[in-house]
Amino acid sequence: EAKYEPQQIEPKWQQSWAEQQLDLAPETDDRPKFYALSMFPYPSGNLHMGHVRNYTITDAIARYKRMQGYRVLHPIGWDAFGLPAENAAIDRGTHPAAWTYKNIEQMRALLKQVGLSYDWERELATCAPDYYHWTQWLFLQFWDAGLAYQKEATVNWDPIDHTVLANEQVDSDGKSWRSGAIVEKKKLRQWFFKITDYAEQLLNDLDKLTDWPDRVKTMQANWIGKSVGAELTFPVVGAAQDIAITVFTTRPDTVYGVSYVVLAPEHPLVKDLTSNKHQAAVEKFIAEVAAQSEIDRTAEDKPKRGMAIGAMALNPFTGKEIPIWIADYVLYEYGTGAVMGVPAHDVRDFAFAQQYNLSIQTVIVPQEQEAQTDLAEAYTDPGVMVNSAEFDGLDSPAAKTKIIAKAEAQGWGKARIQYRLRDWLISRQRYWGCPIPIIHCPDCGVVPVPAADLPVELPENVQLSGRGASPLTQLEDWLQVKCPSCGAAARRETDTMDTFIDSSWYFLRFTDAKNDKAIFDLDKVNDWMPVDQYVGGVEHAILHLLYSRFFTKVLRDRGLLKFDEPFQRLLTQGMVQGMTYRNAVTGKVVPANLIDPENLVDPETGDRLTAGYETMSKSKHNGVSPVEVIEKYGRDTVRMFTLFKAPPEKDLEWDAADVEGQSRFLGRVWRLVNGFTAAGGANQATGKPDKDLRRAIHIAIKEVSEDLDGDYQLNTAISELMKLSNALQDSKNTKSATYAEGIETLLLLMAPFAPHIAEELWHGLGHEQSVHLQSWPKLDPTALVVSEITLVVQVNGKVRGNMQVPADADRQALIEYAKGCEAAQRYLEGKEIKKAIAVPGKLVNFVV
Ligand code: ANZ
Ligand code: ZN
Repeated sequence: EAKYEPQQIEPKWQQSWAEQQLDLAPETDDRPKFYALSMFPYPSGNLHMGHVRNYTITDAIARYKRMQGYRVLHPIGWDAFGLPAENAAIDRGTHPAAWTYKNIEQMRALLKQVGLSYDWERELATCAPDYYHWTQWLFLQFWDAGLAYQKEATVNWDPIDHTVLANEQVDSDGKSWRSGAIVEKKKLRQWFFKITDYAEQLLNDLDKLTDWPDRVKTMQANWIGKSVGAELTFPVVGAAQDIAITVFTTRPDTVYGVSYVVLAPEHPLVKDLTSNKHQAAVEKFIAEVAAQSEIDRTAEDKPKRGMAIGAMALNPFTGKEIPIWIADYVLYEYGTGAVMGVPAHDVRDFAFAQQYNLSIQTVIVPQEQEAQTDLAEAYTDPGVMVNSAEFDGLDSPAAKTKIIAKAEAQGWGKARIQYRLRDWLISRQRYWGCPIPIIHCPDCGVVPVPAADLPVELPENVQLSGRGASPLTQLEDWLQVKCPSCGAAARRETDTMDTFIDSSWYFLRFTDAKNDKAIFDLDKVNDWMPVDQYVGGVEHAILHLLYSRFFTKVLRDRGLLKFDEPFQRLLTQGMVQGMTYRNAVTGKVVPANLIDPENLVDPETGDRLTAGYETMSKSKHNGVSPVEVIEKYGRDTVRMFTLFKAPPEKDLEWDAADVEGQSRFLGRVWRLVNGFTAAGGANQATGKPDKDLRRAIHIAIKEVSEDLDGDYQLNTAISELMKLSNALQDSKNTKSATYAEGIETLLLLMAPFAPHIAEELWHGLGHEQSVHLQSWPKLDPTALVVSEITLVVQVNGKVRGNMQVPADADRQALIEYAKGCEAAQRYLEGKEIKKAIAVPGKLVNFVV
């Protein structure tokens, strides 16, 4: 009998599937559709375990859905523009395109090894002109819709990579997500997409996403950051003209407790209002604040700094004059860039007032009581209004509405909703990205490139000398064009687009990836979309997923799409973790291959080592190479292990012993099925049916299906496969038709998880057609019924006998059966039954 040698069978079947074109997405037919998608990779050239896990999860789902009778779209492509290609190219003296395409070749070959059922005919790369042609076309759509605009903006400037970063690309400690440099502030003319127009929809429609993890929805909601409040106006005292400071507040109910008004240092009024005496100090302060990161400026635990500028404002509600200050904790970009300071009820204002000896006036108390005079901390909860004129005694939430009404009536302000979300800064001063299809004409100004002239090709003849300005700014041949509108000599836009734009619509293109006349056929995109199951890392919870939702809504409003959410169901898979060794003293990682597992000490210093699971990464030297594991154990074992070791959304600890375990399990299945085949297979299945085995088979069908239909508990689905395999192994009845059914069912249920071995063994049984073209096994509910149970009969709590009874007998019936039991009758004879207690499925007890 042949040994289980995955390397002998796996490449063979992969080739056969490719020849049969098993995985191509069919054109529309009357089957329901299913679109399964993993977040497409950046082509770094290297395939890591995190990729393998993500793609295997989606693949198992796609294969299951095919067997269930869906027509399935399961594509893959490359998120191929971006800085790493440019930087790598600079370091190695190659061209970003060459580097990128070489990596794509490598990764494609690796992916093909894993046995993923992709429709390779739809493969796309965002850096290819036939893709970015349509990225540019989309830019024009946004332009037409008034959603693309230019503005001078203070931007996050990465001084190492010489580029602008989106807020999302700045870490919480104010460093660039990529280069790690401290991000600086710089004023530049930039392109934006007006995502703020969609803030309310993006927030509200989160409710439609019932099959998304709550965690992701919360992160998006926080990112959008809706605040409901008011704009209130504080006139400047003694100003020549009517100058007033407008603040944004979420707490108009605290307006009687305002001690000061505070402007962001960048606020344009600061210049006009600063008195001569304060001039020098204010200028110095503004320069200092400009150097701080936004995070530092707003952190609750950092000391706040500020100063009065020598002017006063009037609180229209109290008629009192209050000083005007500037402070670092007020941001120019948020709200109106000005705040009313209410130390008694705001944590930051409280700290600020204490530090600078500003008055603290309580206007809300927990219950109806006298206002405290010396607060220990700000009181930020709702409560009862005090010291607030006609609003005294009201609940503060009610007072909020009334105060806004008064402000509107008096012309002192109005209700306002504010979102934390800002417009999306999409321009990058980089080469390796999609050119923005715009021409700057001295006469006409900004002119979009006509759609017929697309794509604006990214010129290839560039020299990337080092990190710095984009080479596009020096390519005169390319830069100089005629204005499409008036024909005058004009210049091309040299900025390229943020790569998050490329990935905000790739899932649409897969529905019609080869279309060279249009971005996609409308029927096709509306047939396949939305994506039924999207699988990817939680690190994309905000940016990629929010931008994709935004694009979808814009294109819906342009009449291109008939749905408003792109991803029906989202699964964020956990990380793959590897055993990581660290020096217990210094915390430094020590690569596993330098360590003697019997003696956990740092070979360099002799210090003790700690061992623990951490997310696999190059820098931690704790990764496991998918290629090596495949070479050692085969694709099916790697797939089974990654699916079995943890539920998809949880972190997975890589454990060589468990990989072995899966390999052994597949070996057992191999021997089990081959043993059956050798003994004659289904042809010799002449024996009588086996009820218990049949129940085990159908329990497996039920459980595996439920695991796959529900929350994709792929790990427990595999446990069910193991149970069925054990039941078959334990069966004495190997000649029964039931046993034959069991063997076939096991292979069918295994096919989505371990597609190669399932196929090989399936053919071994004599089938001509691929196991992956078979229908998912049908559950026979009657097979699940346990027909008889053993009923224990007791008299006064003592066991007196037992008997076989129908499993579905009710309490009364059980008592009747028990009375008829021979042993019971002996003990009951001549006695009066006082009570009979039946425990269904177990026993009947007679009290006499
Ligand atoms: C007075 C007040 C009293 C406030 C009180 C809070 C509590 P969210 O919820 O995040 O929108 N604020 C407004 N604009 C600001 C800016 N540009 N920089 C820094 N802080 C700003 O926060 C809104 C609150 O943050 C506003 O409500 C304002 O302080 C402050 F007991 O106004 B509040
Ligand atoms: Zn012109």
